[in-house]
Amino acid sequence: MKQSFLLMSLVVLMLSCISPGEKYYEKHAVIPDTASVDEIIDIAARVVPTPNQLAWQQMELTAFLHYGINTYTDREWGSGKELPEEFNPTAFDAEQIVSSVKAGGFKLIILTCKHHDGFCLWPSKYTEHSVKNSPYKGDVVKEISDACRRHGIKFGVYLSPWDRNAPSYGDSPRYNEYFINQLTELLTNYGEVSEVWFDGACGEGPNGKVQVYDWQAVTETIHRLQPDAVTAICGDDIRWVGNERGIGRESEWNVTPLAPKVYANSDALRDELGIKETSKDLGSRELITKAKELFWYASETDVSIRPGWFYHESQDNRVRSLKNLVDIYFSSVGSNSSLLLNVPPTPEGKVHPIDSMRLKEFGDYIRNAFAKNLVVDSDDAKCLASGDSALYDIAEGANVNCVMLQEDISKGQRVEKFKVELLIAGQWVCVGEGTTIGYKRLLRFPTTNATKMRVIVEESRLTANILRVGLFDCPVPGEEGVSKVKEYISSTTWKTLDGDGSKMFDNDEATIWQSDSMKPLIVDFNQLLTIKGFSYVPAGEVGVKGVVTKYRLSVSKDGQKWKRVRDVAEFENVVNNPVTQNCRFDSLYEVRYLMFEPLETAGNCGIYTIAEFGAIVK
Ligand code: FUL
Repeated sequence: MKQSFLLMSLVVLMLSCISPGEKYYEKHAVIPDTASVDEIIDIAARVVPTPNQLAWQQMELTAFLHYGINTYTDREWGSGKELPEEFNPTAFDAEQIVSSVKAGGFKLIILTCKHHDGFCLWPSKYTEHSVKNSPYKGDVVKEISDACRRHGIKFGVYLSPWDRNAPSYGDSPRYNEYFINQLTELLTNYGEVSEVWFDGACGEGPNGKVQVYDWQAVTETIHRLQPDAVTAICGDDIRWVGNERGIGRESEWNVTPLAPKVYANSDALRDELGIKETSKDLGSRELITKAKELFWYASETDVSIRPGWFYHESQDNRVRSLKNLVDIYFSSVGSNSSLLLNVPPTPEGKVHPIDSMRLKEFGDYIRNAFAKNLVVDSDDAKCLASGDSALYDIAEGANVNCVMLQEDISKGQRVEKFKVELLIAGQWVCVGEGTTIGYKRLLRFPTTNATKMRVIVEESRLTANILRVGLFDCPVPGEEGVSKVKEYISSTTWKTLDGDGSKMFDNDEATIWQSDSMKPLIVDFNQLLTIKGFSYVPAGEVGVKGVVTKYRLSVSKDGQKWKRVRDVAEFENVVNNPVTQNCRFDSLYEVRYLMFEPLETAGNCGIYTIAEFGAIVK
């Protein structure tokens, strides 16, 4: 008996590639000053997730519900001056919302309980700016969390730290108390909360209010009230992937020297390495060998099913296509990240039928595409050192076009370079290669018929633990459903009064015009145009300089007499989500000239950029 137990323990140890007493660092490791490069790599390979972080990453699919005052005012960032009466769902239906999301295969739903405008979707004791003073007297947080539980979906809360309504915002101790009181309500009255999402956005600008948060107290509150919850973004379990377009990195490391913002020494650690959430490299050998501390800090890819985070009727024809959603799945879940897909409820209080249909298509696609793993013994775990390979049989006669690789991340993330080959008509052919694997890596290739698969770990930090592999025959999803029609027009006959503006009127959003100062831009339409509004298309990449965040706009018939139609107006959330900004006026204007005055840009860099400038005429 004793002997067979010993034998079994030995087999388990051999299978899991660890020897007794193997050292691991849960969530965090400090690198000793004296550590050699090899020692640092050794430590990095042994940083592992907490059980909460691991369970979160295994869920893969999370949905966001952006719902609030903005749903009723057609905005992305409310000012905080809205009236609670404006929140007026006519047929709020938590059951419909949650079941639509569930059909998409999502395991957790995060609700924007309070967005930047400060309006609370629950009747908070601490403010009058909430549902309790709206025509809808109910409690949206309760309705959604109850529906989640009925459907076996986990529930998470988004509570915006930046608050444009709370009078105490900027008076740090007072606001911290308010913030923790609200957090306590959310974590006490709505059952289990699995993820707490603290948005890092703040549009206060250089002269705005400055709030110093008490993150330590916030973290303690979460650990005390919801010990199984993970905290995201301004939290220390999950980091922002760095864009709002659904794109993960080619090399996505869970182990990174990027210190969570909530740690007191975070800025010092980040500045020393010159890294932030948007940096391309957050985990290479080169980077980590300069690090003093390492964190298990996996990424989450947040993206909306529509251009905006909140519902706008004008975007009903811009819902992402199935093909686009599937591409996003591959570049998030398939790139060692987790997908957080936003589905914004309508003013009625439901998921729009188009979004709901797309969610169902997406859920069906993923369920069907990955239903049949064509690798024989795909769950046989393997231990592969650098240069080792593993051989697998493929089900006879199978067509394949997608490979899946998974590391056992409970023992760290280790693979740095890999290759996958298939035996096709007696020849080994490489069908995919890459750097990181992590929790999951998916690669697509043209459909083929093969008999064997070889996975080669070319470089690894210590021995890699390959947990599972797969080959699938994924259908090619149709492009249907998304409109490419632009809301604005632009014309190469338009001019700027100063210099060459052709790049902003060439109908090509890839070409970018750049000013040399903050001087206003005067556009000459060369004829009288009746306009309803204008469009500003920012350079599409996060991080391109000169994105305009605040502006003033005037129009004129003759270039002499100007009428101001927008003053100190804001492009809401344009830095993180640089999609086309369509600004509609309250009335029509017949004009020849338009003056666009940039008042503030991201990073205040003294210049501004425009990918495309258009007029809305219908
Ligand atoms: C951003 C916010 O400013 C957006 O409004 C949205 O909530 C998105 C998920 O995060 O930073």
